[in-house]
Amino acid sequence: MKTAIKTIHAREILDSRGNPTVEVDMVLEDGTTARAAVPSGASTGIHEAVELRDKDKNRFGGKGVLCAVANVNTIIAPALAGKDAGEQEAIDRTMIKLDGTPNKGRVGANAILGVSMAAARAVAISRGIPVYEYLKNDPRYLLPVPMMNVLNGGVHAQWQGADFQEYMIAPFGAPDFPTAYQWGAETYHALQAILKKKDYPTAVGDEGGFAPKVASNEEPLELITAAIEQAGYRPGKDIGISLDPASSGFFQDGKYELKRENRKLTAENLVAYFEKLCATYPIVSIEDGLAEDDWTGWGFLTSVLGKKIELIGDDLFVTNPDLVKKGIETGVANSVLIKLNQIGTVTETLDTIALAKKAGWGINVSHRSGETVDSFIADFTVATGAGKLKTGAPCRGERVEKYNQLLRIGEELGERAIYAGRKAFVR
Ligand code: 2PG
Ligand code: MG
Repeated sequence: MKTAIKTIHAREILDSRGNPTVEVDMVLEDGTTARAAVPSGASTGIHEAVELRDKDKNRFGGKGVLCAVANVNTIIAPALAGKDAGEQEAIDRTMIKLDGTPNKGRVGANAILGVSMAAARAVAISRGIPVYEYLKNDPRYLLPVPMMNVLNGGVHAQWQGADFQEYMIAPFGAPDFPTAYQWGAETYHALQAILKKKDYPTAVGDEGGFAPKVASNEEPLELITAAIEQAGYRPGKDIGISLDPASSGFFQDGKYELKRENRKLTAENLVAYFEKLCATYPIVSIEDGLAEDDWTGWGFLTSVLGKKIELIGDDLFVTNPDLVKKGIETGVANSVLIKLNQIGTVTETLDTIALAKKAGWGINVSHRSGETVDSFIADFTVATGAGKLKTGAPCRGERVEKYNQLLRIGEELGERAIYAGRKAFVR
């Protein structure tokens, strides 16, 4: 069998923040070699699958991943040797079984995901087709709206900037992906010029967006709207704005603590704040508006804004089909963020997407704040017809690599490529 697994070898590499992560090489019987690297979050949801780290304070402050690497090389590799990499589901289910815990806490989601992605890529290479073609489970070739995070705050800025973690621009009004990417980059540079004029530093945060010490969490919205106009586009028509406050990060003792504004809000107060922002700025989606376990607050948020904009659950759902099911059944949120490493296998990620699609929910594939140059998620987004990909600013190699891969995919598809545009948003 050409696509039988011959060898699997993992190693420890560094991610974009200088922290260790797992990289996996897979060799098939026919000589095909494929490589995959695993990303890593900073504002990690507490219900995510376990990212195994060594906790050996003598190496990388405890962040080494030699244990996960060893688990690939000594537990997963022997178990999968000779198995058909083309049986993605069987490969993934075998690893889930090998781990045996509900949250991949023994073998590690970082170990398992590296192998899962390497298997998909290896088979695509062996068959001489692109990864988006091999994993394709949507009738269209949909190129996503690039959700570009142009202003970073929260834990992605290493100093106290905005409390809200991400301010994204969504150039959904463009006729095609390359034009959307261009509009996004032009707006990014217009924002840089505006910040410079205001004497704000233009150093960037973890995801390539600027990270100034703004006066309030509202100010970035003003600056970004001005940048869209300065770049020559119409806010809300050509380019919308998307927020990821990542509210779990500032939720303490039942209150949402906005340090930048020196105030503590209840869920109701925060929802009222969002309502006001949505009435003033062209906001099309809010991700993690409330904290991961604040289901009551989330219910309220959905009742107030759920008909107007996309409400995306990230920490709330952690790409977990059971949690997404709970959201659908209880009418909480209307959209899901998709991160492969939150759940740990390609198969389970596809399951979560299928569930959300069936409910008519929005789908948003996402990078992590700690990334590598692996652009698997670009292909994955096209394969699943997700319609939106957030992978940072048009800045920093590990971010632009994903968007650049979409340019290559678009070129390859030619006339067959459809730009997802405004329709990618379910509200
Ligand atoms: C998020 C992500 C990615 P992190 O909160 O959506 O932007 O951040 O990878 O740090 O969890
Ligand atoms: Mg998020």
